[in-house]
Amino acid sequence: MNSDNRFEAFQQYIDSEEKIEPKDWMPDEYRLHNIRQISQHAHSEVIGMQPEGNWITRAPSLRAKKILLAKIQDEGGHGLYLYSAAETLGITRDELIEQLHSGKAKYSSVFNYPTLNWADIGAIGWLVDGAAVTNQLSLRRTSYGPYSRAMMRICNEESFHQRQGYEIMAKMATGTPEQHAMAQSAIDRWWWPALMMFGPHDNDSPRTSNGLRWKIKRAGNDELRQRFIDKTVPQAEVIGLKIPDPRLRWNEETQHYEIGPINWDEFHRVVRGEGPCNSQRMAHHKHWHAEGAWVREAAAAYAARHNTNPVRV
Ligand code: FAQ
Repeated sequence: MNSDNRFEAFQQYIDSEEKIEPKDWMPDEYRLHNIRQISQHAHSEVIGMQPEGNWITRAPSLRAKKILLAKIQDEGGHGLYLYSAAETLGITRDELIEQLHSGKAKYSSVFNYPTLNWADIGAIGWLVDGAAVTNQLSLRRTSYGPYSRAMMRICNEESFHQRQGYEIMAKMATGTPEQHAMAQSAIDRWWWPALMMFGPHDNDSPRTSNGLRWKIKRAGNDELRQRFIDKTVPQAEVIGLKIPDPRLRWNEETQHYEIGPINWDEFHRVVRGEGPCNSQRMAHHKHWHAEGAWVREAAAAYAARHNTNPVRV
């Protein structure tokens, strides 16, 4: 098969909804696009543990603490599935972490905002996991097999996270006036960053066209953002919280909510590393990665001695 035919056959295979598996031939651009997206997704899951980790020692009850611990552990597990999926594309875990530490690889902008009160833990579950799962439900149908299979497991857990976050918000929003104010403050601060998680508008999104052509992405950024808005606004109404957007309105004709403009300057600033917590998040990751070196060395030594695959740490 000449090279043109290989590209054509590859595209036809994708168009017929077949999954690409690690040992299949794939164009380099497809491989690199997947490494970039899957690894950024993995980094987001792992860095995303930090804002919530901030509240483990201050959870208001034993029940709340157990749920939070389990949720954060889930996020770490999601990172591990995703790193493993990225590794099947011929990149090592060390290289992936190096790309994160050097700033070459991104992670979701939303994790560069601080968690100031307990309601922020509710807002992360409800809005951040809610936005994440809206995207990830579509990614279950992504064309790269290992990524798609990781998404199936992750979505089940993220849906549960979304509900536990909503439960916290519902309790606080219908509690004392002080608790209601904390819940409103949390939605005021997390609403717009959650909308930014979906990425720039489609006409400003350089990766979307290849992402859709290769069925790595199954929907554009704007379509997914709209799905999230349409399901979340009524949920806010039910618990008596106000969406912090004076231009929000229901459009009877399109049967969708319309929102005011998103502050893309803020988005780009945060992605460039100038958000409120970027340097803290990276310093924390680098510090604990270095502290864990002995664990990785011990696992590799154990694997070498027992002639098994290295334990993933
Ligand atoms: N933050 O052309 P596009 C979670 C970058 S998981 C930072 O639209 P694409 C679980 C983008 O990478 C949340 N950077 O790119 C959890 C690209 O830069 P590059 C993470 C962003 O890939 C919950 C450039 O802008 N989910 O939350 C962002 O087609 C609670 C141009 O953008 C995923 O990663 C952003 N928000 O679409 C954990 C899902 N948006 O790479 C703990 C998988 C865009 O060229 C607690 N990823 N950029 O240098 C995706 O679906 C896509 O990669 C998008 C971006 C939709 C994020």
